[in-house]
Amino acid sequence: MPPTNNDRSLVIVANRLPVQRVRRGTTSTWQTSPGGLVAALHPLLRKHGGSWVGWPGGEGGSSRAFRHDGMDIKPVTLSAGQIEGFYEGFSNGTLWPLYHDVLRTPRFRRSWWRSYVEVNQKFADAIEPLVGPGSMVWIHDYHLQLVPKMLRQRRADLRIGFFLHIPFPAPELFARMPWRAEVLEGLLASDVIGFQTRAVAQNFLRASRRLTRATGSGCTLRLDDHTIRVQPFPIAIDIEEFESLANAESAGERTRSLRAKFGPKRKLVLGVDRLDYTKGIDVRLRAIEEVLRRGEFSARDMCFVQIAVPSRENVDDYASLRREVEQAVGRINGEYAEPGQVAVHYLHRRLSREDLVAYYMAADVMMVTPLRDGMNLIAKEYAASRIDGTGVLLLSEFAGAANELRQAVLVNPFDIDGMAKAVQTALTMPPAEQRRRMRSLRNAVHSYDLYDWAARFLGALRGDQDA
Ligand code: ADQ
Repeated sequence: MPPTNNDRSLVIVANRLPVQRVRRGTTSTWQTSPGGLVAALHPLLRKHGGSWVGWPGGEGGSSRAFRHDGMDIKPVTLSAGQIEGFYEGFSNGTLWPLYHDVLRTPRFRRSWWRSYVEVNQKFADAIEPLVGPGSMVWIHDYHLQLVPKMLRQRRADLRIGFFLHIPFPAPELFARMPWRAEVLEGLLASDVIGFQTRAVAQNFLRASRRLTRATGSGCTLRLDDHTIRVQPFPIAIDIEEFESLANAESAGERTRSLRAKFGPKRKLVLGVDRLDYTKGIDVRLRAIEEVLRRGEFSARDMCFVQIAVPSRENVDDYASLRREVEQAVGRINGEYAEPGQVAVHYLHRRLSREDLVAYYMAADVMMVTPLRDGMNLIAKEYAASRIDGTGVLLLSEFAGAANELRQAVLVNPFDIDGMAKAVQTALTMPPAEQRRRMRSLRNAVHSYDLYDWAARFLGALRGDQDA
């Protein structure tokens, strides 16, 4: 049956597929990937019957569609040259630093751009045969900004939505990009474009009016005969998942065991991030070093634990960040560790969800101090896991989450003295104030969850005015 207006079929498009290959001996099987986005969209695909289009990771492989766990999966495979040009190059060497306020110098290489156009076309070609008349296509993130236009040129009937998970820079920075008009026009073929915050949506509206023929005021743009709704849709977490992990009996045991290992009388300060230069791990370490240098707290009183997931290790800026972080950890411990009491613990690995929640529950202070971040889910996950109502969140003003989590201790991550002072404030914060602030943080994360977020975006894409 052709889909009706209220029951349009749905295609999700993201750089990565929601499944990964797991090898066991000589055979391999697909497994649904852990992670928020997949968890939120999977039930929708199961309910509406739809597909997910994405790269399975690695080089080559089969692009034959298959069914897994109630979803139709369509792999878009990449050659070694495309991984280098499209993924490591244009996506992570050009767009990522440009969109994060030029924290590293973006490289504008023409060969990377050509590869980006080629792979976006490959995605559009893969999507088209999957979509029925009037279907909804929801495209995610900065890797695929040209896909809306490529699809629209062939299929005027589709409802196309795009959500950007990362920031969009001020037009003055975005204007540096040689292919700025192509990228904006690629996006402007969508019906709905969603951003993490109002400020970032404003950047996009200003850039579009300045650098393309688009006109309009408020959150509606017009380009030729097409109307585009541009709006903030701040992403949320699966609150129930975190609360039930935190309430599990085993979580209490894991937390007690962590506290015992790190020293039950010491204050535990925690950082959890992908090892990415936008997350400010190096600056955070310098702030901890400054706290120890001031002498009010020593390694006998506190320890800092940094958990960092390996990330994009083939991109130069990431390899050098890893070296910098490892050197800083060594330097601080060399200077400030006490016999049997390390000042900084550094774990370069991914944790299970259960262990992650146990760390959140064990941490007296959580440092979420990115130099720039679209949202930052760790901040919300920490608040969700603090079922005892205590704990202090130190949060960067430059994370999207700072718009919602106003009762965190807000810090400027470029100000090392200011951050050191904030750590000291957090370490000595009276329990009554901790509880007052944490209550407000927990109310904020309870106000809507990841499923509400997806429903709101899809409501807007369907054309509901109040979404
Ligand atoms: P990221 O920058 O990858 O994504 P972030 O918001 O920091 O995302 O979330 C990372 C996720 O990875 C969290 O759910 C966290 O639990 C998990 N994680 C991190 N370290 C981990 C570890 N060591 N072990 C296990 N799990 C770990 C982009 C944007 C963000 C935006 C998200 C969602 O850059 O700004 O919030 O998308 O839109």
